Amino acid sequence: MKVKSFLYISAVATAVNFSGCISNNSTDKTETISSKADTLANAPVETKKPNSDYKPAFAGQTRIRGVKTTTAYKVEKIAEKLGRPWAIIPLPDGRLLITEKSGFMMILSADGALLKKLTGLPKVDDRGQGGLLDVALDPAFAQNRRIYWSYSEKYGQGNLTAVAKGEIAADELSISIPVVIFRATPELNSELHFGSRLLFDKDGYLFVSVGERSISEGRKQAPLLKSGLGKIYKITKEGKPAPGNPFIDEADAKPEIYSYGHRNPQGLDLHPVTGQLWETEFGPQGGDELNLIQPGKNYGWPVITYGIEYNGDKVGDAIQQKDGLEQPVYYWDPVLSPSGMVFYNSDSIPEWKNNLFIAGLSSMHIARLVIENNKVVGEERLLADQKERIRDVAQNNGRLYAVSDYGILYRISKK
Ligand SMILES: [Ca+2]
Repeated sequence: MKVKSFLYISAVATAVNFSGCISNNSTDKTETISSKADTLANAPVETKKPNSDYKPAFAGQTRIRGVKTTTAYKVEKIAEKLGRPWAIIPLPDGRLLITEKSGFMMILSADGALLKKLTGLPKVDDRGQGGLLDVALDPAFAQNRRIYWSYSEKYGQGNLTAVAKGEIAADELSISIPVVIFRATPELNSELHFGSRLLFDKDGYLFVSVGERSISEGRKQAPLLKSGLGKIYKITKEGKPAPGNPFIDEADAKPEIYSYGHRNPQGLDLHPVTGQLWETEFGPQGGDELNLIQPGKNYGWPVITYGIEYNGDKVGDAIQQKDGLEQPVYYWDPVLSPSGMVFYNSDSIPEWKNNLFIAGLSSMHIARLVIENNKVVGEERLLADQKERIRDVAQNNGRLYAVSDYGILYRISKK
């Protein structure tokens, strides 16, 4: 693998960014930066015509005003030809762990040098959107070297999303003793909408997001508590229901379910301050969503959505709001195609602290969202000049990392 390093200077603070409703002196400007997007009013970053004329449920639910990073930062392409990376997470020592869709993992240095290739994982079904998907470190990884990963697996008469765990061998060339701990049943025959993201909470329980497999048989199961499709789960490290799960004592409900009515959720992270679980999911055309996930809630798919079918038809009864079904905090029309996401929790670029960064596939950029009081108050596009399908984002030591479908690894850091 070749490792290249280019430098792109992408952002500088200029007075231009303060155009519009701000009249200030330099003191005010400092306050503006410290209060994040509050006074950085700009036109929305989205200028394309929406797919539908559906009205948002509340002001600011879509096409929020644009913001622009004023801290100077640099974008470096620190590796390429990484195959088809799907997920990237930092290891405790600062190295990077990357999954590759065809079924192996890589360890790279923080500077993008390929150090190790990890094999020995159970076979994946990497047709379509399937393959080796996300990876998460055991909360005690530094002691036990254990990891958890999700993948699409041929199973029974079809395929499904599975979660396995194993240990990184001492030589870091293989995964020892892989064990499947969870399967999102039933299996269907589909190459689409596997999810999935893995995320440990502060108590050591694992959130797992799973898509509804796209085909009509799966779509109609997204609202059903007896089905494993279109769900977010909360499980133990052994794959059992987490204590206190909302449907743990309910008959005819899968006890591992945490929330339901999801389409294809691929972004999960905990807010650094509130600790709440945030999620992004692929909607239909014009209906990608950002959700604040609460236990036991139904997030509406396929009954309510701001999108339409990709053939132009309406989805269901073409309704966007309904009692008992949760509204997204934010939605994108046209779509973002939100894959991985991460909250930035460093002081390195102060105005980014607690902002959400979302990898966009078809949109080919990273969406930076400024969130205050659980509402989106500003949006910016990063890496848009790269024209790369951004698959996942991670952060470590104040740096953002991103991988693209063409195998490029970016590092974004303070200049
Ligand atoms: Ca929804």
